[in-house]
Amino acid sequence: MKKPVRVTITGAAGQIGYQLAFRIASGQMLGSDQPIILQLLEIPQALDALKGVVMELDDCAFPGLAGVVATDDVNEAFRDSDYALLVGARPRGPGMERKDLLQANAQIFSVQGKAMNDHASRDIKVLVVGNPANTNALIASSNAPDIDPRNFTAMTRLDHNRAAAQLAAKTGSHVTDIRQLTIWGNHSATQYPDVHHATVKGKAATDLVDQSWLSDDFIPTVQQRGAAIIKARGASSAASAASAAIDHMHDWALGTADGDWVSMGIPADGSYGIEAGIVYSYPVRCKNGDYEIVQDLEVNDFSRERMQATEQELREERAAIEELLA
Ligand code: NAX
Repeated sequence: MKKPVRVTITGAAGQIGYQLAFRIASGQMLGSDQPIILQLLEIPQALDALKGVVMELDDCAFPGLAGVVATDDVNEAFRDSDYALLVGARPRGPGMERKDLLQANAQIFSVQGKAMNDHASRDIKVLVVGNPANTNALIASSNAPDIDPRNFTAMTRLDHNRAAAQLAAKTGSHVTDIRQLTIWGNHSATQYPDVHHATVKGKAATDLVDQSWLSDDFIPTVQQRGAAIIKARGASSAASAASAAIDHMHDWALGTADGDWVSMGIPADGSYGIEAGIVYSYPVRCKNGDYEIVQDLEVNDFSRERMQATEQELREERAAIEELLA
């Protein structure tokens, strides 16, 4: 039997956390042969609800669940943690400006970054789901100077999966027929879902769909999918977000499929002209617990313009919280 790994979930009593805890404990993230100790963080007001989550985890009798810590102490939640899914975040309240929202979250993520720096494994893999996810990841990383910034990532996998579902529906195929889609940039409405390198059953996607569908239907549908779910469900995406978070961590830890890649928000390094200083979503391949940006993809003017627009938004988000970067 493998040694258990510690997985921290913040916001564990929230709607995404409620999905994540059970799927991770059942082995869907790291494999059923990997025992898990869950370390669940909540704010004090949600500790009763969290107690209920722990009771249900007990009642599942998962063979791979080696322990559960439920706490409102950030240091305890990150102690020796190997994986962290940072889901808990401050939602936008009435009358709150974008800058207020960025700053409120920056406070949360700087505290959590420091706690990881002081208490977590040096190899911790961090996924930020709580919005604004890319900039929250930047803040957490900048407050954890002893942990490699490459270990701090933001979730654009839900956007990636949404794009695959849309392209599959349009081309009458299944999501498993789709390869090499990319989400560039921010997890926001400026993100750029790109099919220029994608294939459907081995054929170039751009030969199967026309430009007007891409510009007027596909791109806005993927960009606005979160809002469409809220309108339909009366609540934001939760099961699909948790599913994407599991996919992100699974592929990062265990590798991407041959002949394919995934999208992850990672520290920009100058690739594709996106200079360092922001967390930007790129196409990546994962192997042996590490990832590499897919290089040398051709970028046409249509794509370049959109990649730069989403970069610009991330630079503006950074400017709004600059003073909180350590
Ligand atoms: P909920 O409001 O259901 O749950 C959030 C939970 O976090 C609450 O239980 C709250 O008590 C807890 N929390 C708040 N501050 C905390 C702190 N400082 N420490 C620990 N826990 C804290 O929201 P939910 O629907 O689960 O969404 C969570 C976050 O995911 C939101 O920021 C949301 O915008 C974001 N999303 C990100 C997505 C992505 O693709 N990156 C997609 C889905 C989702 O919208």
